[in-house]
Amino acid sequence: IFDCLRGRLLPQSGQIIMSGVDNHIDALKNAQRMLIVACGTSWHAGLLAEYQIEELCRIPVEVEYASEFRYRNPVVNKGDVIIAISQSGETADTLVALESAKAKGAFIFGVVNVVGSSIARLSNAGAYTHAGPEIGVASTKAFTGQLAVLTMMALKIGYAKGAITEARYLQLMRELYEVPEKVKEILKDTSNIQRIAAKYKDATDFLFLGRGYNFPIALEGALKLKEISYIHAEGYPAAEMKHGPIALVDEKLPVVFVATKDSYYEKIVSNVQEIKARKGKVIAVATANDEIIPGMSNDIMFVPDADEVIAPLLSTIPLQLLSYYVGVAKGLDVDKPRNLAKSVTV
Ligand code: F1P
Repeated sequence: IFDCLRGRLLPQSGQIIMSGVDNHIDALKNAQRMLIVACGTSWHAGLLAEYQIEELCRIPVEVEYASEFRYRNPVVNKGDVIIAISQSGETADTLVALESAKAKGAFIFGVVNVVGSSIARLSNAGAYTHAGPEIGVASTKAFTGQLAVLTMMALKIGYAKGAITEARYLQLMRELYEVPEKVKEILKDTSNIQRIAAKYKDATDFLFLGRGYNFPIALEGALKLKEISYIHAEGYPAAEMKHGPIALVDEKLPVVFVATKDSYYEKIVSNVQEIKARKGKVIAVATANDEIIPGMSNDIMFVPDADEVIAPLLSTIPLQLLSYYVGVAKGLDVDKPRNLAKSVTV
């Protein structure tokens, strides 16, 4: 397993981290449905997991904000698998939501950073990310650690269920293990991202757009910018733009596209055209060998080529760095953003 932001392998092997999955593989692969419950950044990791699990395991998944789930009267059936995602393992909304679901007979699987935390203890089984607690308040390495664990889970469950072939399973696992090296590539030179941050640091609004696996990454990019640089940002599925947000686009609006080469590529190219036609400033995260998106963008951040299931682990890194450099350029304390608590326990 690895700490993407630092591009290094952590000592724990994937095998140890996945022992919770291996030991409960029958409960997981036979689930009639899965509910993913989380808050904030962890919720975005859950949204990506929904896309991956439905694609690779063919199990229906719903993703819920714990802060809503705990107060409404959701249908929870005995045998439902609830995947609880939390960096701190202490978030009150998530904890309370899980307590009531567990009382209704759900099987709770925790994906948690902090060992021995309340959510880890409440879970029937789980997988620690082993990325350790965040040093700052905003979740960064916790997010990439969660994505790594959830991707591995989806692969293991899908393979055990026979929903993916052995060849596809091995290909994606191999790509997952190549991520640290690819992150190192991104980190070799961050001066370009720093330059882009300096150029747009005084913008009052940002729009982040992505499709498919990159949609949750767009949401997370927007949240990170809000959290650590206090710039209003919205994340949207690029295909939803025409249903409203397009009204916001003018020559002052930076629009960040998460536009790596995947099965949505041609569609996202036309979304970029729509923004350009309205004079929006296009900043794109694109695949290193892309020859179309760079020519259409005002500014570009490259990531190495990867399968679309794995690519989000890479495309999130430039966005985390962009928020970081905008925050630093504005003279803000990026480790302790105003009004935010490391774990929200009330
Ligand atoms: C959830 C969360 C974080 C966010 C902030 C407040 O925490 O929303 O994603 O960065 O720290 O809490 P957790 O349940 O993942 O610990």
